[in-house]
Amino acid sequence: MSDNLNKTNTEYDENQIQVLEGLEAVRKRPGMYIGSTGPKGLHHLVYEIVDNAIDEALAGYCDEITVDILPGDIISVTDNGRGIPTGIHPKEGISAATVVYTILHAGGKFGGGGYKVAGGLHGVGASVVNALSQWLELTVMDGENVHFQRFEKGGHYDEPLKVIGKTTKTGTSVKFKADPTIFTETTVYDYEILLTRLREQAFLNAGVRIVFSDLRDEENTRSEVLHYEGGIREFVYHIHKVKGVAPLSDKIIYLYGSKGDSTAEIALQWNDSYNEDIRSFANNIHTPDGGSHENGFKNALTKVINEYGKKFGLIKDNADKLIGDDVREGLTAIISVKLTNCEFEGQTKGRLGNPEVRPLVEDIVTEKLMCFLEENPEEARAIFEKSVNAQKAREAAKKARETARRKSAMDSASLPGKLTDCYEHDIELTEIYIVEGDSAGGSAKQGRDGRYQAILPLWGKMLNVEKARLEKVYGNEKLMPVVAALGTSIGEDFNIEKLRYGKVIIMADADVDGLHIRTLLLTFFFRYMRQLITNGNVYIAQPPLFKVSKKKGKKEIAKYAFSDEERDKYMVELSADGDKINVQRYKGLGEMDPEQLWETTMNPETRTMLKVNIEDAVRADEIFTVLMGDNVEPRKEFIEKNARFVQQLDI
Ligand code: 1YM
Repeated sequence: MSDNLNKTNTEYDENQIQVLEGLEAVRKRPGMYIGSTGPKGLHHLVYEIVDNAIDEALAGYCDEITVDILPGDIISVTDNGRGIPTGIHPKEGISAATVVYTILHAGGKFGGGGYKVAGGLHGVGASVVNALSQWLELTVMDGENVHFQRFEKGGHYDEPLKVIGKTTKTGTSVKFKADPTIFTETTVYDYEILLTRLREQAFLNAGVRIVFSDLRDEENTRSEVLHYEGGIREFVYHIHKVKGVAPLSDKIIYLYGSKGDSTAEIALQWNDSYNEDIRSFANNIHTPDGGSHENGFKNALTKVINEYGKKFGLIKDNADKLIGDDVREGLTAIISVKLTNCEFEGQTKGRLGNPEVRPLVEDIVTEKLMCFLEENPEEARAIFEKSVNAQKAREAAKKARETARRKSAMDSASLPGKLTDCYEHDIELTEIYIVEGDSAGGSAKQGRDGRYQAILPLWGKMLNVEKARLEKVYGNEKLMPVVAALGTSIGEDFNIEKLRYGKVIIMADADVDGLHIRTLLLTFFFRYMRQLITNGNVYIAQPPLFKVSKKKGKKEIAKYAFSDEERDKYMVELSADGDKINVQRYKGLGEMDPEQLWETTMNPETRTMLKVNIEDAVRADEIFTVLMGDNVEPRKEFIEKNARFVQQLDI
């Protein structure tokens, strides 16, 4: 802190101490400000800075944002807006720009007029990024002067913001290196993750141009211009293209409305798949758990389609009435609301609270969607027919379910034959390992702790859940044993109270087949047992990739490595005495003997597991659609582009 204490004004000194204490608090508990210090938190730093530039674009002063990943995983973000104000802040006695970068929650407080609509997970700003950076450089151009300030080790600075040159341009530029002493796991950015989020922001803020480049490897640079005049309409188009599904009609329906300072816009289109994909946002922040905007939308949608049916004599009595699931089958929709004051609810703040948003969205959809249907009879007919088909399928599924129930296949009294159950019943203690392959299943059975670990090996052909509706899931030989073993049933019948194990652990090889099975199971849970995921019951086991060992007399010393880096580290460690070492690469779980499997992957004391969250599941769902869909091109493209898709699923 001493760097900042050589100033003359005592009031100023006190300010500085307070400032650094504020930033120090961020460094002590980074998780509170950015969620985690893992890859998610690391990427979050970029979003925080970009969000400020997007705010400037939304205020109408900036139309281009450049984001670069530079060698050494340095991030550079530049906009051509007004530039952060550089004048002396009346209260703090230092430049406003310095205040923005050194005082917690300073952003927007003295911007005056308008409201901030961009915003990260916790609404924290530039000062948090500064606090968590090894160094950060801020450059502001105000059309006359170039101002510059450098911060080090979490916000410390020797010199105030100062003029370093002349310019006729305006804008703000920020360069920073995440602090590796905070982000101990990694400070390496994933291009695809940043691309996905930047693209999403470009869709949500029509007209903003984001130029994103990865310049880390001179020989392999990548660059993408993200600029969508059509906004969320293009988002829907993009989702359908990536998934490789065919839209029901060429038209993407767009609904917009406002009340006071609040606005809502919705883009929607149906496709030939059976899945709904509704993504909602409030002030550009994703709300994966829905909330008032999503409820308003769903409610009005069901109402409008039914009213349309009645009006045109397609629905004659109440028995023909369509329910929400019917009208949303094969629907992709983006809902984006912008409000002066968002209230986020739920444990992960993933749900929009504001009750006034529900009638706002409801009214827009009711009025404008009905207009669309009346003006576009061909489209209206296709949508209605699709809903009626879904309704028929639902009724068929109900029959199938009843038959299945009669056969008591769903009943936990008839547990699947391949299940090796545990003895305990307390779900605080119990876990089930869902294991791909019989040989791995064998090792798992022998290696497990039978008191509280159950093993279910999977077998049989994979079902293409993307193409199938629920009724097929009920007959599927791969998934039914999972449903029966978990005890919860699925879909409408799902009941978390009946869950038989507290942890549901997917254990599959780290190869393509393993990824398939992981993706299948996650997608299945996401679609038919979503609460398992939101409740935090689903895990992915992490078997080691290598065994590094050496002989010491008759004894073997072995270390298990979960990455190439770890393998290299152990190779150095074990060969320190000049001993000959042996490196074995595990191609499959089946290669491990029961003790090894227990020690490395199943022993609660020593194992590492990944807890699956809803975002992982959304991602699995997308990957699944591409992998399983009919469309060969996107699948090929996906596989080529995502050779590293193990990581995609794991983040
Ligand atoms: C690369 C990141 O931060 N751009 C940016 C930030 C601000 C402004 C313009 C700005 C805002 C306002 C007035 C206002 C910020 N200013 C402040 C504060 N890009 C990036 N571009 N003039 C300029 O909100 O009224 C916080 S962010 F508080 F100083 F006004």
